[in-house]
Amino acid sequence: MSERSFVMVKPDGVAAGLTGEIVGRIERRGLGILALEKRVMAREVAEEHYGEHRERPFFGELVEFITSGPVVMMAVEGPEGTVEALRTMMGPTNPLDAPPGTIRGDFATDVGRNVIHGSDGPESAARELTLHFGAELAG
Ligand code: D4T
Repeated sequence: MSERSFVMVKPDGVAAGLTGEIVGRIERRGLGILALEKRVMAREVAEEHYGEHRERPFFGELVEFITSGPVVMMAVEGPEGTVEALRTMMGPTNPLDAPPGTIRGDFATDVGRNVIHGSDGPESAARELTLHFGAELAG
């Protein structure tokens, strides 16, 4: 059984020159990168991506931030459990809680500028892969 996730280097990570580091960690872990694209996310796509946060006070800022510059989006594939393994590699949402060795623990301090996104489960992975890459890549 294989599993796919949607992973994205956020605008702060791209601006800080962390794309290679993050792609390298994913590759060295032995996961497959099925697709990779750098682009600025359209506002409507960002609002859809973060739809579950629409009512939260930080929604406006979140959409502003994620559309503020190019992101690097990836479709990542590996064995069953890959979605969760990528979340573990990223560390908790608040980088101050993230242990050293995780991407956020090594490269971030601010919850609103936390360098990377990864789907939080196989269902959101399918939704996000479809939204950003099309249904073929959702697996
Ligand atoms: P993403 O979706 O960006 O990978 O983050 P997480 O899956 O780790 O966390 P999330 O969905 O709870 O939050 C989405 C996004 O909102 C930002 N955020 C979050 C924020 O700016 N302020 C906050 O208080 C929270 C909770 C960070 C990630």
